[in-house]
Amino acid sequence: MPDLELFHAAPSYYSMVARLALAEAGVPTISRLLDIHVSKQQLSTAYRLLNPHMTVPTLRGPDLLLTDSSQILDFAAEHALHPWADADPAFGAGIADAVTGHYALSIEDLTFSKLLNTRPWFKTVMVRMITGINRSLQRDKQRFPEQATVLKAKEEQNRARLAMFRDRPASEVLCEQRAQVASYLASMPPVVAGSWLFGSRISSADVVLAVLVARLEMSGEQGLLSRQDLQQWWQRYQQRDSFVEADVWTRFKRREFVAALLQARSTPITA
Ligand SMILES: N[C@@H](CCC(=O)N[C@@H](CS)C(=O)NCC(=O)O)C(=O)O
Repeated sequence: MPDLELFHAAPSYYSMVARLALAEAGVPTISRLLDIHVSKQQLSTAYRLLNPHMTVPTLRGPDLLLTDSSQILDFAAEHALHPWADADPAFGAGIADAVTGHYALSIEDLTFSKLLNTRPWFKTVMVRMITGINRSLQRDKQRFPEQATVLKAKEEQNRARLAMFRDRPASEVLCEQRAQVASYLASMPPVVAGSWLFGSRISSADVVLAVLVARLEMSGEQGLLSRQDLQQWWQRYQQRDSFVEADVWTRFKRREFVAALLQARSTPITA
């Protein structure tokens, strides 16, 4: 396999999906850490040329550019050293449904509504930050008219974020998100003891569910995982080498967060 670079951020949910998928598949990558929180390297002109959505993760190879975690998940499933359950036609439709259902959830709404619900003062910080980003996107639109479409899309996404977090009570958003996650978890197939979601082999559905449950734990929402079979599945999943290798966060790691920001300063970003 030629050299693949993974542009990602340590605490980022969708970066964790990519990291776990690639670790499960046994696909090695060169880590390119980005700071998406303080210096916001995802908004830089160079990164924008690489990933017009201005998000992490991005996987780049000599003849490859994947700019969304779902594409990286598919890539991992196709290139897995030991075939995943995805390769079994008997499970294809069930796995696809579970993955689609996962991407229909809004992890950002869940994470931030929980944060704002427990720390209401964070709302002012967040509103100031998003408003500042939109000002800088508007300036960039003047400087780089050829990139106006992607810049405008990001601006609109930020306006939707403001409408969600500034204009709606966090408790209401959190309530909705809890209901959606609960219904998603209820839709998972029953897990036979000692197996994974779709039999004896790991699948794309296991990967996204593991990252989702890790985020529930990090947000103090692990109570949503009420099914015993899924709780046992989760205990076993955390023992997997790939889970450790992928550095999937189940709690906020302050020291690692700062270290990753410092490391990101020397990440070469070239389109
Ligand atoms: N659909 C995208 C979503 C990626 C995404 O939203 N990533 C977040 C981090 S978890 C991000 O880059 N946020 C920075 C921003 O929106 O400016 C994917 O699955 O890769």
